[in-house]
Amino acid sequence: MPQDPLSPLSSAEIPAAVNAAFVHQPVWDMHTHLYPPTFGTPVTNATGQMDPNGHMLWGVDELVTYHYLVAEVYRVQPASSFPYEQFWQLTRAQQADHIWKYLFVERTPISEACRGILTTLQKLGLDPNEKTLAPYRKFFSQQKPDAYIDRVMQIANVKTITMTNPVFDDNERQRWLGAPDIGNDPRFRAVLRIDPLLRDYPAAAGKISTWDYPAAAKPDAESMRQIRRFLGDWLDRQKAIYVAVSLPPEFRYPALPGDALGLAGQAVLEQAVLPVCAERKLPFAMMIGSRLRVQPGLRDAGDMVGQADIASVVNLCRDFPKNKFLVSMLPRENQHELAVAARKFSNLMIFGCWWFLNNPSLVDEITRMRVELLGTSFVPQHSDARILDQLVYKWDHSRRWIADVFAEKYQDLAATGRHVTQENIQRDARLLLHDNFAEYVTR
Ligand code: HDL
Ligand code: ZN
Repeated sequence: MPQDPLSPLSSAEIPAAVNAAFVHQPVWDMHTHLYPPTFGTPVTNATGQMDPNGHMLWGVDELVTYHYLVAEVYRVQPASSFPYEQFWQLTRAQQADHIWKYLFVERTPISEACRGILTTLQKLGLDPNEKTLAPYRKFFSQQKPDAYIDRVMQIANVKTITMTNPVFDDNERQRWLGAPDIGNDPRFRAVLRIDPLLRDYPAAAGKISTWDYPAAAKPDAESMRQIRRFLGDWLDRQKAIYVAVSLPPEFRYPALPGDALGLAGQAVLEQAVLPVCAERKLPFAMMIGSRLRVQPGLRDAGDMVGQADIASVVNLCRDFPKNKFLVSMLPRENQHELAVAARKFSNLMIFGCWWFLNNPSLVDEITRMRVELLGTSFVPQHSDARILDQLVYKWDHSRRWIADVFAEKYQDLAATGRHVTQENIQRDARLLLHDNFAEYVTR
């Protein structure tokens, strides 16, 4: 490898240079469900401070009972022999033991969600071959949450963790109201998540009306003023960097009666949410295509994917040119059209290989498509982590998959005679894993 970062790399030298650049580039993880210790933790640990309703999830029992694995264990231990409610009545540790037995001992843990846990254990210096969780539990019980966050972020090379902060979740809202500086941990940034406000506006209007923001079920001008005030107060309280919503496959804009938003939800989007985001230069993030609770017995594990509508994204980007949109879509089949839409609108930043797409075969396919259509002007990945330790595997795996695509693309570029240097590659890795998002939320 040439010592001079500005000297041209040979085709054979490119893969190692790309891998080094992507491994060493600190990430701004722009969508997670992670929290700092100020939000409490239900996990037994060396500080002895436990909050059963705490939001900071970490450690092997939380890792193994991540909802992806709950869905997978029910593939091998069907509800007919082990009813869902029986599983949910188990303690977290008992649930984890059940999953470890059936997915990691009696079967080969070869799925991405299973393999991810083994990558995390391995990178924490633990033996991934244990037959029970006891040795792992001992390790995690010796950790102190605050220091452990630093350790995980260092191993995963994550510089900033972006939270998801659902204001209509009573537990979350009360924590913010009870501790104004709860979100001041410099490692974390907040996001105002508002799903009910758009997806079930009449119920949301009833709730915010009890929070001193009187809003009518059929939103009139005064209601819209109150909703804008509600959004502004919470954006200030959280110091949020964007506003987010998850939308079902049926989401359409313009809405039709009976659509996902309905005419009231659409009016709130047009007259409150987007104007507040535009005046504060905050992106509005839409994660589109999740159909909730198709299998209610699985609870968080019971959600599904469904074909969504890109034309609705195009209509919003076109009709609201002063707004910045962040969009991730869940269906594999939507990815090409979404990438083409991003070619048409500079106020559309597409991001991540979300949820059921966060697997090697699909990250490869989607990243390849995006580089070919968008160059380096997109955000290739977010972790969507719910359990802190997942950062270790989600970023280890994603960096490798993304680097493999870019290595091939740089080799194709070099074949034209264009010089490809370490400096080029490091600059691009910085854009893709950090600066594209950082600049989009601040510009
Ligand atoms: O709505 C979302 O933000 C999704 O990411 C859900 O949280 C989903 O359950 C999830 O965890 N996906 O990975
Ligand atoms: Zn998420």
